[in-house]
Amino acid sequence: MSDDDIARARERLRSAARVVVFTGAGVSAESGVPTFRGAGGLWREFRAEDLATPEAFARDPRLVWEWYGWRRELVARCAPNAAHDAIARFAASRPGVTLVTQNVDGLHQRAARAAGGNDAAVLALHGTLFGARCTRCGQRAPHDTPVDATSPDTLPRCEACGALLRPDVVWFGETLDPRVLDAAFDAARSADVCLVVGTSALVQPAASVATLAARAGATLVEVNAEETPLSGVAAFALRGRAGEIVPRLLD
Ligand code: BV8
Ligand code: ZN
Repeated sequence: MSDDDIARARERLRSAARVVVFTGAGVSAESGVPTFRGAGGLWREFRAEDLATPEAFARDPRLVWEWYGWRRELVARCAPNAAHDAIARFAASRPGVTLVTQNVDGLHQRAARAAGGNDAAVLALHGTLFGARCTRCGQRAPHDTPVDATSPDTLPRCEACGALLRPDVVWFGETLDPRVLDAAFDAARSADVCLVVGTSALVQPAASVATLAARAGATLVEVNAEETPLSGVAAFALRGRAGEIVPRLLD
């Protein structure tokens, strides 16, 4: 990755009318949030894919809530990093920028608020750690209070119908909110440039945001510490840490 690559990618991003920024866990790594496939991707002996499923919740809701409680407390101690902030400033500084994230940590939304941007405009494909919805009536509500997961009887309950609440995230095997997914795909299809930051691009349908954009003729700019399935289709595959490279691309 040369300075010239950065300069040319930067020019592409600045001259583009419509930009989609698509992020994964790698954009939050420098904030201290464990990624899924990185070293921190394990909680105790469990893989994320084992706990982030409706089957795991049905089997042991206490264990799954304990995991989400642990992630909430961890994320609550983290702050947006230079990559989140540069993306937020870029989105707040001009029209035509759509931010699509797989992350449920809320750090993009916090950076958007700090940059005077619109945090509600962040398309969070997989939901949020800081929300819950009822397993019976489906009522959704912000939920960021500490979770008492000591026993099934202490788990959070729905104010409306008393049924068990679950984290307001999309689990493996569950479909995404079609309004959010369609908005992301529409932005991808009409993008001039798609900036992909910190994703292994292995989880579907999220990863299709980048391939749809490329197929529609967008220039793909990838920032990742490692090679990914997208590196081969990227016009600029910038290898390194998001916190260092993204501000150089967008500020
Ligand atoms: C669905 C919320 C209908 C919960 C998450 C087609 C083919 C194969 C499989 C499927 C398919 N279609 C559907 C599936 C099944 C499945 C799937 O994709 N499985 C994968 C594992 C193969 N998809 C689903 O189940 C989806 N639902 O499709 O419903 C259906 C159902 C069944 C069958 C057919 C259709 C729902 C998926 C959503 C699951 N929920 N999260 C929670 O968080 O608890 S997914 C979760 O994992 C994240 O949100 C994210 O999407 C993914 C992790 O990926 P990344 O974010 O990219 O993180 P990762 O650790 O992998 O990579 C980090 C990257 O950053 C690395 O590349 C690293 O190099 C880089 N990096 C690290 N540090 C830095 C850095 N880069 C730059 N700077 C740094 N400092
Ligand atoms: Zn309810």
